[in-house]
Amino acid sequence: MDLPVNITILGPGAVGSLWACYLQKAGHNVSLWTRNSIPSELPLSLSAKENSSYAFSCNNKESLSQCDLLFITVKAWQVESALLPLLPLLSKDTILLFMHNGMGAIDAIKDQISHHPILQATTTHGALKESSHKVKHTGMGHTVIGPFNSLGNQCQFIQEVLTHSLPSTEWNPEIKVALWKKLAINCAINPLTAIHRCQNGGLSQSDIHQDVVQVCCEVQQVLQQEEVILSQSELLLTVNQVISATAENYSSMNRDCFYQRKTEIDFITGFLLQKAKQHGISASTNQTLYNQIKQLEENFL
Ligand code: KPL
Repeated sequence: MDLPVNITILGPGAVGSLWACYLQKAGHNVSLWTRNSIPSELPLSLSAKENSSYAFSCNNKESLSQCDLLFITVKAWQVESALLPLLPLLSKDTILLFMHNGMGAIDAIKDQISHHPILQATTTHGALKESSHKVKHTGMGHTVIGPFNSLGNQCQFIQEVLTHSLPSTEWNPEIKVALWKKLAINCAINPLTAIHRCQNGGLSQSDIHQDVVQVCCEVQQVLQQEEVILSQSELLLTVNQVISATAENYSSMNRDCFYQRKTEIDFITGFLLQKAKQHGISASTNQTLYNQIKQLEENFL
């Protein structure tokens, strides 16, 4: 086995807990950091093919200061408030790995973290937190990881750490392209499933699907300006494939609205709208969906 890596997972929600279990199972030293910052021990059980249990130390400052990798799995809108208070406790060599839906969260804090190697990743593994101590691996997926800065470029070995723990993971030096493609899918699926209160499969109904097509058309124009090569028909095909492969699932934004939690809209459709504006592209369907989600949030936040 490769040398064990000291890893702290910041934000052990569904995805963070899933990685925590698989990384520890692979022999790495994994600890967790949670919102309340109170030192504790946290058992997590992983239901996949077999049930297995893992114990983690939680909010341990010594583990944090010694971690080689800080794996940040909080939602995009929590990145700044969760990470900035921890920076004084980290070694300058600690690698920061971000994995969340949406884009733009790192840009907002990049000057404060630019001395660290920074990596970004996106995954299609399915995870469900069944209770505070139980995570279910609901679907095998694929992970793409790549550098955000030049220091991150020297950390390709993290791809091996991830792929040996939870296959498969690929290193992509053009990680922005992978993130844009994931953002395009999220723009098409997440707001509409939240507004129509439906599972992902509900978007194939013809009246709603018209909006999916319109969103993809606007997103593709932005992608083109961002030099992401993906035709309109390829984008629509990919979105339709995700809709049918996850037909029974509720999107994360649907769940956030259902449970009356803040959504990731600012980092998904909001990010797209910012870029559309910069490029002088009209994105009225995305704007309408953005406004509708903001309105929903206003009613419960
Ligand atoms: O990433 C997702 C999400 O729900 O946030 C999709 C791909 C839409 C799957 O539900």
